[in-house]
Amino acid sequence: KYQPTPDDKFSFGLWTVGWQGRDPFGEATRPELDPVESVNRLAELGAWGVTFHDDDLVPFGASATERDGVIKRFRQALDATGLVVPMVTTNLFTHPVFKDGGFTANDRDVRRYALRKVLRNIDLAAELGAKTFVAWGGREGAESGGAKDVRAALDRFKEAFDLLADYVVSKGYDLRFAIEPKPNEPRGDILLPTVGHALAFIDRLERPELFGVNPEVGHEQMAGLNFPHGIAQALWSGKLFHIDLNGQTGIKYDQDLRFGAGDLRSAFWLVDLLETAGYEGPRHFDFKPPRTEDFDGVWASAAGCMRNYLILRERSAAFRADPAVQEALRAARLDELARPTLNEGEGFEELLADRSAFEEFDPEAAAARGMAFEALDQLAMDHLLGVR
Ligand code: 3MF
Ligand code: MG
Ligand code: MG
Ligand code: MG
Repeated sequence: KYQPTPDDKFSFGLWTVGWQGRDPFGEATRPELDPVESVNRLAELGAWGVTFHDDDLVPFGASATERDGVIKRFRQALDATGLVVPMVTTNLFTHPVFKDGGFTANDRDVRRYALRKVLRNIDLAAELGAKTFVAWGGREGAESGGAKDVRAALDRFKEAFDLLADYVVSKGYDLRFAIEPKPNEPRGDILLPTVGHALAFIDRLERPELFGVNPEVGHEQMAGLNFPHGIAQALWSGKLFHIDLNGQTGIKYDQDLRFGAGDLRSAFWLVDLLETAGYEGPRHFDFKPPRTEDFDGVWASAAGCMRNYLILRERSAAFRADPAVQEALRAARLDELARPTLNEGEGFEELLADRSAFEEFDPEAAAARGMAFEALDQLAMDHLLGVR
Protein backbone atom coordinates (compact mmCIF):
# COMPACT_ATOMS: atom_id res chain seq x y z
CA LYS A 1 0.00 0.00 0.00
CA TYR A 2 1.17 3.51 -0.89
CA GLN A 3 3.93 1.99 -3.04
CA PRO A 4 4.40 4.29 -6.06
CA THR A 5 4.49 2.89 -9.59
CA PRO A 6 5.39 4.60 -12.89
CA ASP A 7 1.63 4.99 -13.58
CA ASP A 8 1.52 7.56 -10.78
CA LYS A 9 3.78 9.80 -12.91
CA PHE A 10 6.03 10.93 -10.05
CA SER A 11 9.12 12.82 -11.15
CA PHE A 12 12.01 14.51 -9.35
CA GLY A 13 14.56 17.14 -10.30
CA LEU A 14 18.22 16.11 -10.14
CA TRP A 15 18.72 19.30 -8.12
CA THR A 16 16.31 18.14 -5.40
CA VAL A 17 17.82 14.88 -4.12
CA GLY A 18 21.19 16.24 -5.29
CA TRP A 19 20.96 19.39 -3.16
CA GLN A 20 24.09 19.51 -1.04
CA GLY A 21 22.62 21.68 1.66
CA ARG A 22 24.43 24.93 0.85
CA ASP A 23 22.39 27.87 2.18
CA PRO A 24 23.13 31.57 2.71
CA PHE A 25 24.55 30.79 6.16
CA GLY A 26 26.23 27.44 5.78
CA GLU A 27 28.40 25.19 3.69
CA ALA A 28 27.32 21.98 2.02
CA THR A 29 26.50 19.18 4.45
CA ARG A 30 26.41 16.41 1.83
CA PRO A 31 28.81 15.41 -0.94
CA GLU A 32 27.91 15.64 -4.62
CA LEU A 33 25.47 13.07 -5.92
CA ASP A 34 26.14 11.39 -9.25
CA PRO A 35 23.10 11.92 -11.54
CA VAL A 36 23.31 8.24 -12.50
CA GLU A 37 23.01 7.28 -8.82
CA SER A 38 19.94 9.55 -8.56
CA VAL A 39 18.36 7.87 -11.58
CA ASN A 40 18.96 4.43 -10.11
CA ARG A 41 17.69 5.29 -6.63
CA LEU A 42 14.62 7.15 -7.89
CA ALA A 43 13.70 4.22 -10.13
CA GLU A 44 14.04 1.84 -7.17
CA LEU A 45 11.72 4.03 -5.12
CA GLY A 46 9.04 3.82 -7.82
CA ALA A 47 9.45 7.17 -9.54
CA TRP A 48 8.55 7.56 -13.22
CA GLY A 49 10.66 10.48 -14.35
CA VAL A 50 13.68 12.64 -13.72
CA THR A 51 14.17 16.28 -14.70
CA PHE A 52 17.16 18.61 -14.66
CA HIS A 53 18.69 21.99 -15.38
CA ASP A 54 21.42 21.83 -18.02
CA ASP A 55 24.04 22.51 -15.34
CA ASP A 56 22.72 19.77 -13.01
CA LEU A 57 23.77 17.22 -15.59
CA VAL A 58 26.63 18.85 -17.49
CA PRO A 59 28.82 21.11 -15.33
CA PHE A 60 28.82 24.76 -16.48
CA GLY A 61 31.68 25.33 -18.91
CA ALA A 62 32.26 21.65 -19.74
CA SER A 63 33.81 20.98 -23.16
CA ALA A 64 31.72 19.51 -25.98
CA THR A 65 33.38 16.10 -25.57
CA GLU A 66 32.79 16.08 -21.80
CA ARG A 67 29.19 17.05 -22.43
CA ASP A 68 28.63 14.23 -24.91
CA GLY A 69 30.14 11.71 -22.50
CA VAL A 70 27.96 12.82 -19.57
CA ILE A 71 24.80 12.72 -21.67
CA LYS A 72 25.64 9.29 -23.04
CA ARG A 73 26.17 7.86 -19.56
CA PHE A 74 22.95 9.46 -18.32
CA ARG A 75 21.01 8.01 -21.27
CA GLN A 76 22.34 4.55 -20.47
CA ALA A 77 21.02 4.87 -16.90
CA LEU A 78 17.63 5.98 -18.25
CA ASP A 79 17.48 3.04 -20.64
CA ALA A 80 18.52 0.60 -17.91
CA THR A 81 15.91 1.81 -15.41
CA GLY A 82 13.08 2.88 -17.73
CA LEU A 83 12.98 6.33 -16.15
CA VAL A 84 11.79 9.04 -18.57
CA VAL A 85 12.71 12.73 -18.86
CA PRO A 86 9.34 14.53 -18.97
CA MET A 87 10.78 18.02 -18.43
CA VAL A 88 14.03 19.90 -18.86
CA THR A 89 14.91 23.41 -17.69
CA THR A 90 17.82 25.85 -17.92
CA ASN A 91 19.87 27.33 -15.12
CA LEU A 92 19.90 31.10 -15.66
CA PHE A 93 20.55 31.94 -12.02
CA THR A 94 23.65 30.31 -10.49
CA HIS A 95 26.55 31.73 -12.49
CA PRO A 96 27.45 35.33 -11.54
CA VAL A 97 26.92 36.39 -15.17
CA PHE A 98 23.18 36.12 -14.43
CA LYS A 99 23.29 38.29 -11.31
CA ASP A 100 20.91 40.79 -12.93
CA GLY A 101 18.89 38.19 -14.81
CA GLY A 102 18.97 36.22 -18.07
CA PHE A 103 16.21 37.29 -20.47
CA THR A 104 15.69 40.63 -18.71
CA ALA A 105 19.24 41.52 -17.63
CA ASN A 106 19.99 45.17 -18.31
CA ASP A 107 23.11 44.04 -20.22
CA ARG A 108 22.16 43.08 -23.78
CA ASP A 109 25.10 40.69 -24.28
CA VAL A 110 24.02 38.75 -21.20
CA ARG A 111 20.50 38.46 -22.64
CA ARG A 112 21.85 37.13 -25.94
CA TYR A 113 24.05 34.63 -24.08
CA ALA A 114 21.06 33.49 -21.98
CA LEU A 115 19.04 32.85 -25.13
CA ARG A 116 21.84 30.79 -26.64
CA LYS A 117 22.16 28.74 -23.42
CA VAL A 118 18.45 27.99 -23.53
CA LEU A 119 18.37 27.17 -27.27
CA ARG A 120 21.16 24.66 -26.79
CA ASN A 121 19.29 23.06 -23.92
CA ILE A 122 16.03 22.91 -25.90
CA ASP A 123 17.82 20.69 -28.41
CA LEU A 124 18.85 18.38 -25.56
CA ALA A 125 15.30 18.39 -24.13
CA ALA A 126 13.87 17.35 -27.51
CA GLU A 127 16.58 14.72 -27.93
CA LEU A 128 15.64 13.16 -24.58
CA GLY A 129 11.94 13.21 -25.39
CA ALA A 130 10.89 15.89 -22.89
CA LYS A 131 7.45 17.39 -23.55
CA THR A 132 7.74 20.37 -21.24
CA PHE A 133 10.40 23.03 -20.98
CA VAL A 134 10.19 24.92 -17.68
CA ALA A 135 11.35 28.50 -17.36
CA TRP A 136 11.88 29.87 -13.86
CA GLY A 137 13.21 33.41 -14.09
CA GLY A 138 14.88 33.36 -10.71
CA ARG A 139 17.12 36.37 -11.33
CA GLU A 140 14.65 38.33 -13.45
CA GLY A 141 13.88 41.07 -10.95
CA ALA A 142 15.36 43.80 -8.79
CA GLU A 143 16.20 44.96 -5.29
CA SER A 144 15.49 48.64 -5.92
CA GLY A 145 13.03 50.73 -7.93
CA GLY A 146 15.34 52.57 -10.33
CA ALA A 147 17.31 49.45 -11.21
CA LYS A 148 14.68 47.93 -13.46
CA ASP A 149 12.30 49.48 -15.97
CA VAL A 150 9.70 46.76 -15.50
CA ARG A 151 7.78 47.58 -18.68
CA ALA A 152 10.98 47.37 -20.76
CA ALA A 153 11.95 44.17 -18.94
CA LEU A 154 8.57 42.64 -19.81
CA ASP A 155 9.20 43.59 -23.45
CA ARG A 156 12.50 41.72 -23.30
CA PHE A 157 10.84 38.78 -21.54
CA LYS A 158 8.25 38.57 -24.32
CA GLU A 159 10.94 38.94 -26.97
CA ALA A 160 12.81 35.96 -25.48
CA PHE A 161 9.80 33.68 -25.22
CA ASP A 162 8.60 34.59 -28.72
CA LEU A 163 12.01 33.64 -30.09
CA LEU A 164 12.08 30.33 -28.19
CA ALA A 165 8.61 29.47 -29.47
CA ASP A 166 9.68 30.26 -33.05
CA TYR A 167 12.64 27.96 -32.60
CA VAL A 168 10.57 25.05 -31.29
CA VAL A 169 8.05 25.43 -34.12
CA SER A 170 10.71 25.70 -36.83
CA LYS A 171 12.47 22.61 -35.48
CA GLY A 172 9.19 20.71 -35.28
CA TYR A 173 9.78 19.83 -31.62
CA ASP A 174 6.85 18.45 -29.59
CA LEU A 175 7.68 20.75 -26.69
CA ARG A 176 5.68 23.32 -24.73
CA PHE A 177 6.89 25.91 -22.24
CA ALA A 178 5.82 26.21 -18.61
CA ILE A 179 6.62 29.47 -16.83
CA GLU A 180 7.30 29.07 -13.10
CA PRO A 181 6.23 32.06 -10.98
CA LYS A 182 7.91 33.03 -7.70
CA PRO A 183 7.44 36.28 -5.77
CA ASN A 184 10.97 36.78 -4.40
CA GLU A 185 14.21 34.95 -3.47
CA PRO A 186 16.84 35.16 -4.70
CA ARG A 187 15.90 38.66 -6.03
CA GLY A 188 14.19 41.12 -3.72
CA ASP A 189 11.26 41.01 -6.13
CA ILE A 190 10.94 38.71 -9.12
CA LEU A 191 9.01 39.45 -12.33
CA LEU A 192 5.93 37.27 -12.99
CA PRO A 193 5.58 36.74 -9.21
CA THR A 194 2.39 34.66 -9.13
CA VAL A 195 0.35 32.28 -11.26
CA GLY A 196 -2.02 35.14 -12.07
CA HIS A 197 0.76 37.43 -13.31
CA ALA A 198 2.15 34.62 -15.48
CA LEU A 199 -1.25 33.80 -17.00
CA ALA A 200 -1.80 37.42 -17.93
CA PHE A 201 1.70 37.65 -19.43
CA ILE A 202 1.19 34.52 -21.55
CA ASP A 203 -1.80 36.18 -23.23
CA ARG A 204 0.55 38.82 -24.64
CA LEU A 205 2.90 36.34 -26.33
CA GLU A 206 2.81 35.63 -30.07
CA ARG A 207 2.19 31.91 -29.63
CA PRO A 208 0.28 31.71 -26.32
CA GLU A 209 -0.83 28.14 -27.08
CA LEU A 210 2.75 26.97 -26.51
CA PHE A 211 2.90 28.47 -23.02
CA GLY A 212 1.47 27.38 -19.69
CA VAL A 213 2.52 27.56 -16.06
CA ASN A 214 4.55 25.43 -13.66
CA PRO A 215 3.26 26.58 -10.26
CA GLU A 216 5.15 25.57 -7.13
CA VAL A 217 3.28 25.02 -3.85
CA GLY A 218 5.71 27.02 -1.73
CA HIS A 219 6.10 29.88 -4.20
CA GLU A 220 2.43 30.87 -4.07
CA GLN A 221 2.33 30.32 -0.32
CA MET A 222 5.34 32.64 0.10
CA ALA A 223 2.94 35.32 -1.20
CA GLY A 224 0.21 34.20 1.19
CA LEU A 225 -1.92 32.87 -1.66
CA ASN A 226 -4.21 29.84 -1.74
CA PHE A 227 -2.34 27.30 -3.88
CA PRO A 228 -5.33 25.14 -4.89
CA HIS A 229 -7.15 28.30 -6.01
CA GLY A 230 -4.24 29.26 -8.25
CA ILE A 231 -4.09 25.73 -9.64
CA ALA A 232 -7.84 25.77 -10.26
CA GLN A 233 -7.51 28.96 -12.29
CA ALA A 234 -4.59 27.52 -14.25
CA LEU A 235 -6.68 24.40 -15.00
CA TRP A 236 -9.68 26.55 -15.92
CA SER A 237 -7.45 28.41 -18.38
CA GLY A 238 -6.07 25.16 -19.84
CA LYS A 239 -2.62 26.23 -18.69
CA LEU A 240 -1.52 23.73 -16.07
CA PHE A 241 1.32 22.21 -18.09
CA HIS A 242 3.43 21.07 -15.12
CA ILE A 243 3.52 21.41 -11.32
CA ASP A 244 6.20 21.64 -8.60
CA LEU A 245 4.99 19.87 -5.46
CA ASN A 246 6.57 20.59 -2.09
CA GLY A 247 5.79 21.89 1.40
CA GLN A 248 5.89 25.35 2.96
CA THR A 249 4.81 26.72 6.33
CA GLY A 250 3.46 30.15 5.50
CA ILE A 251 4.97 33.43 4.37
CA LYS A 252 8.71 32.99 4.77
CA TYR A 253 11.75 31.95 2.71
CA ASP A 254 11.34 29.20 0.09
CA GLN A 255 11.43 26.15 2.37
CA ASP A 256 11.06 23.41 -0.26
CA LEU A 257 9.97 20.88 2.37
CA ARG A 258 8.93 17.45 1.20
CA PHE A 259 5.40 17.25 -0.19
CA GLY A 260 2.86 16.89 2.62
CA ALA A 261 4.97 18.78 5.15
CA GLY A 262 3.85 22.34 5.84
CA ASP A 263 0.24 23.17 5.03
CA LEU A 264 -1.28 19.67 5.03
CA ARG A 265 -4.87 20.84 4.60
CA SER A 266 -3.90 22.76 1.49
CA ALA A 267 -2.05 19.66 0.22
CA PHE A 268 -5.24 17.61 0.71
CA TRP A 269 -7.31 20.05 -1.35
CA LEU A 270 -4.59 20.23 -3.97
CA VAL A 271 -4.49 16.46 -4.48
CA ASP A 272 -8.28 16.37 -4.42
CA LEU A 273 -8.32 19.01 -7.18
CA LEU A 274 -5.64 17.41 -9.38
CA GLU A 275 -7.28 13.99 -9.12
CA THR A 276 -10.86 15.13 -9.70
CA ALA A 277 -10.05 17.66 -12.45
CA GLY A 278 -8.38 15.02 -14.62
CA TYR A 279 -4.90 16.59 -14.59
CA GLU A 280 -2.75 14.14 -16.53
CA GLY A 281 0.66 15.79 -16.35
CA PRO A 282 3.63 14.87 -14.21
CA ARG A 283 3.46 15.00 -10.39
CA HIS A 284 6.84 16.65 -10.08
CA PHE A 285 8.56 17.15 -6.74
CA ASP A 286 10.72 20.23 -6.31
CA PHE A 287 11.84 19.89 -2.71
CA LYS A 288 15.06 20.04 -0.72
CA PRO A 289 15.85 17.27 1.74
CA PRO A 290 16.88 19.38 4.79
CA ARG A 291 20.62 19.83 5.26
CA THR A 292 20.36 17.90 8.55
CA GLU A 293 20.00 14.69 6.52
CA ASP A 294 22.56 12.20 5.25
CA PHE A 295 21.80 10.19 2.09
CA ASP A 296 19.51 7.81 3.97
CA GLY A 297 17.52 10.87 4.96
CA VAL A 298 17.53 12.14 1.38
CA TRP A 299 15.92 8.97 0.05
CA ALA A 300 13.52 8.81 3.00
CA SER A 301 12.49 12.37 2.16
CA ALA A 302 11.99 11.56 -1.55
CA ALA A 303 9.99 8.45 -0.70
CA GLY A 304 7.92 10.53 1.72
CA CYS A 305 6.92 12.97 -1.06
CA MET A 306 5.37 10.14 -3.09
CA ARG A 307 3.90 8.33 -0.08
CA ASN A 308 2.17 11.49 1.11
CA TYR A 309 0.71 12.11 -2.36
CA LEU A 310 -0.66 8.55 -2.47
CA ILE A 311 -2.09 8.80 1.05
CA LEU A 312 -3.78 12.09 0.19
CA ARG A 313 -5.09 10.64 -3.06
CA GLU A 314 -6.66 7.81 -1.11
CA ARG A 315 -8.06 10.23 1.52
CA SER A 316 -9.55 12.41 -1.22
CA ALA A 317 -11.17 9.42 -2.96
CA ALA A 318 -12.67 8.28 0.36
CA PHE A 319 -13.97 11.81 0.98
CA ARG A 320 -15.63 11.99 -2.46
CA ALA A 321 -17.15 8.50 -2.12
CA ASP A 322 -18.66 9.07 1.33
CA PRO A 323 -22.50 9.45 1.11
CA ALA A 324 -22.38 11.84 4.08
CA VAL A 325 -20.00 14.05 2.10
CA GLN A 326 -22.22 13.98 -0.96
CA GLU A 327 -25.13 15.03 1.23
CA ALA A 328 -23.01 17.76 2.81
CA LEU A 329 -21.98 19.01 -0.64
CA ARG A 330 -25.66 19.31 -1.58
CA ALA A 331 -26.41 21.06 1.71
CA ALA A 332 -23.63 23.51 0.84
CA ARG A 333 -25.22 23.96 -2.62
CA LEU A 334 -22.19 23.03 -4.73
CA ASP A 335 -24.67 21.63 -7.24
CA GLU A 336 -26.29 25.07 -7.49
CA LEU A 337 -22.93 26.74 -8.14
CA ALA A 338 -22.49 24.35 -11.07
CA ARG A 339 -25.73 25.64 -12.64
CA PRO A 340 -25.51 28.66 -14.97
CA THR A 341 -26.92 31.81 -13.39
CA LEU A 342 -29.05 32.53 -16.46
CA ASN A 343 -31.63 30.20 -17.94
CA GLU A 344 -30.97 28.75 -21.37
CA GLY A 345 -31.32 31.50 -23.98
CA GLU A 346 -31.83 34.15 -21.32
CA GLY A 347 -30.18 37.57 -21.64
CA PHE A 348 -30.39 40.79 -19.72
CA GLU A 349 -33.88 41.56 -21.08
CA GLU A 350 -35.34 38.36 -19.66
CA LEU A 351 -33.47 38.85 -16.42
CA LEU A 352 -34.83 42.40 -16.15
CA ALA A 353 -38.35 41.06 -16.77
CA ASP A 354 -38.02 38.38 -14.07
CA ARG A 355 -39.73 39.92 -11.01
CA SER A 356 -38.69 36.95 -8.84
CA ALA A 357 -35.05 37.91 -9.36
CA PHE A 358 -35.48 41.36 -7.81
CA GLU A 359 -38.86 42.90 -7.04
CA GLU A 360 -40.12 39.76 -5.31
CA PHE A 361 -36.76 38.48 -4.09
CA ASP A 362 -36.41 38.47 -0.29
CA PRO A 363 -32.77 39.32 0.53
CA GLU A 364 -33.42 38.95 4.27
CA ALA A 365 -34.66 35.38 3.87
CA ALA A 366 -31.73 34.50 1.59
CA ALA A 367 -29.30 36.11 4.02
CA ALA A 368 -30.69 34.00 6.85
CA ARG A 369 -29.83 30.72 5.10
CA GLY A 370 -26.70 29.09 6.52
CA MET A 371 -24.17 27.76 4.04
CA ALA A 372 -23.37 24.55 5.96
CA PHE A 373 -19.66 24.83 5.09
CA GLU A 374 -18.41 23.97 8.57
CA ALA A 375 -20.03 20.54 8.65
CA LEU A 376 -18.62 19.85 5.18
CA ASP A 377 -15.13 20.94 6.21
CA GLN A 378 -15.22 18.79 9.34
CA LEU A 379 -16.03 15.77 7.18
CA ALA A 380 -12.96 16.63 5.12
CA MET A 381 -10.89 16.87 8.31
CA ASP A 382 -12.19 13.51 9.50
CA HIS A 383 -11.18 11.93 6.19
CA LEU A 384 -7.81 13.70 6.11
CA LEU A 385 -7.06 12.55 9.67
CA GLY A 386 -8.16 9.02 8.86
CA VAL A 387 -10.96 8.74 11.41
CA ARG A 388 -13.78 8.16 8.92
C1 3MF B 1 13.43 27.81 -7.30
C2 3MF B 1 12.78 26.76 -8.09
C3 3MF B 1 13.58 26.28 -9.22
C4 3MF B 1 12.77 25.81 -10.38
C5 3MF B 1 13.69 25.17 -11.36
C6 3MF B 1 12.97 24.48 -12.44
C7 3MF B 1 15.75 25.49 -8.63
O1 3MF B 1 12.69 28.19 -6.23
O2 3MF B 1 11.71 26.32 -7.77
O3 3MF B 1 14.39 25.21 -8.74
O4 3MF B 1 11.76 24.93 -10.03
O5 3MF B 1 14.50 26.15 -11.89
O6 3MF B 1 12.46 25.34 -13.31
MG1 MG C 1 10.55 26.30 -3.62
MG1 MG D 1 11.67 26.47 -5.64
MG1 MG E 1 10.31 24.96 -8.57
